Amino acid sequence: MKGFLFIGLAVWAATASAWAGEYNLVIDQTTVDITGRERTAVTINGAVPGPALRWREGEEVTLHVTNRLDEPTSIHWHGVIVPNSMDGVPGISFEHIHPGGTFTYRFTVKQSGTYWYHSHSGLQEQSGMYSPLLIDPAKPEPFRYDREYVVMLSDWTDEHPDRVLAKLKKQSGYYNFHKPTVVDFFRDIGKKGWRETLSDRLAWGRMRMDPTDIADVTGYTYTFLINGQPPEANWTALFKPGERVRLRFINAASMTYFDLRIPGLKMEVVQADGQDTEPVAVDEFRIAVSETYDVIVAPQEDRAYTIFAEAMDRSGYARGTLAPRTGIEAPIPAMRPRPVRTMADMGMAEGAHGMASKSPAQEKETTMPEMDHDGPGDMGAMPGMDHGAMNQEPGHAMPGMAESTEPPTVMHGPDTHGKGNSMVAMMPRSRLAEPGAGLEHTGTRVLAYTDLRAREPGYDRRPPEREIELHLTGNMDRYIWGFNGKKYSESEPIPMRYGERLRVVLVNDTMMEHPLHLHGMWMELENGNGEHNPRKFTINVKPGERLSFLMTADALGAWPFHCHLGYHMAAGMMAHAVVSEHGAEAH
Ligand SMILES: [Cu+2]
Repeated sequence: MKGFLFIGLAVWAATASAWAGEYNLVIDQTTVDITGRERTAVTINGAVPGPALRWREGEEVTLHVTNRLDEPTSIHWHGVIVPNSMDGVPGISFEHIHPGGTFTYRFTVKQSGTYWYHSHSGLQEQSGMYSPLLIDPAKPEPFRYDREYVVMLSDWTDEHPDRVLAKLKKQSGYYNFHKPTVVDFFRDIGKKGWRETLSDRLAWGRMRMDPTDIADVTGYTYTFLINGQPPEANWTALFKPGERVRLRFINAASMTYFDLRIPGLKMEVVQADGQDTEPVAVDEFRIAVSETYDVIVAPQEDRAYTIFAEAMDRSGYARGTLAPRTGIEAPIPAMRPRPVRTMADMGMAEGAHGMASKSPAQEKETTMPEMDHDGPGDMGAMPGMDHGAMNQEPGHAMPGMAESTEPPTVMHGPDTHGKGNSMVAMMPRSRLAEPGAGLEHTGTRVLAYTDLRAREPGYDRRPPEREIELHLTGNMDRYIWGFNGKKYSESEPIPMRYGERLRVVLVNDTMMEHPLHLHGMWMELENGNGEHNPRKFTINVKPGERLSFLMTADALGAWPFHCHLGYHMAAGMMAHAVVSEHGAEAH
């Protein structure tokens, strides 16, 4: 009887995978000209980005990837749930693809939506090795559109990524020239007085940061691209007035967050990270590195509209056009002021030093006289930040210390995470309802994470059995990034038991945003929507933020969990979960 049932299932499986596609991908070096100078890119099938793959939910895909480089390579299917050996991470899920070798990936596609694929070896992704990946659903989608386009955003540098990383290691502020100026200093004294201005400057100096540090790598070296085209090339998508146009936004940048708007058009967000969400109409959204958003726009007029993707630090933009015919364009908006880091970004109660309301620094050649940077290097020395004296138990809530948000502000524990970390967020709090730095006062409707509500309830309704807390840490001066003060090479695997339901709490002790990506399993962001919490493959964690996600450890094997900023990952911000039948008992 058992045997009979087994055969029955096997026959059914064979029928279900009637869709079977075979794909050939070749990784090579190709000469490209993006900025007017010839450079060598690492390419998939000879182009940046590589070819868009289009699969069907239920299809068994076979992908032969041939490596024509003289170094190892790999391809990771970003956001796609695959068996562990098909995940494509060297040293974790397989060895790698040898120079001259071919590796064949084969798996059945169990989801639909907008994704992408890229190298997980060295800094190859930064050199151009990324492509869109679209999966058509087995069932009709709950929204309607007349045509669709992929809008893949990225950042290109003519410098070799190894050199960029070397410069960051030597001087983390290398690409960031917006240090507060002497003019700012005296203006602040006029506004706030000597004492407060000096203590602000000293505090920022000790953190090896300044309030205008928004991005590590900027438009000084980057050209921002849409589908591989710089702003002047004006990538254009055609429409007929009255049509509904689906735009599949993918942020394939190495380091750049983009603020996306199409002046004159509302954008209806219908998917985030490939997952159906309750539609929400917005004027703008921020897309973190490696996220995807699908939006529908309905241009009525017979005119061009600019697709404007401003880099979060306002050091440049990517730009394209939606137009009823080729050769026409719409005005390009002026870039807005550069955001300024605030006390909230330091994990402090806002307004403590009045820095939250500081106006953007002006661009001047003159810089602040060097402050004493040789003082105590950790935040323990900051005025008012002696956490030893605050005598707080970890996880102890401090109601009333910040505006009441859900979940409540939780004081940082006594662990300062050692040498690999230069500050802690004393009062990290939920920032899910905030659109993000620089988008607070646009006067328009900007998407926030709390707007994301899954169309279908999650499949696992069990409450978490266990909680894991991870702190995002860094030492900006040494350009080391990690979790709990440890870079990847020093970290222990995170054990999980197969089938276990978990809550993962993330606390960002740094002053940068980090887009955290989990391989192999979904993260259900706890954004207040209960069973309809959205599931994501990348969760952006704001500076000084504490947030959590639920997950089911439903995939055996070792799975990376890392920051998707290329140079943060290279500098150590990576960990890996190991899902086994035994979980933590095995260790
Ligand atoms: Cu990061």
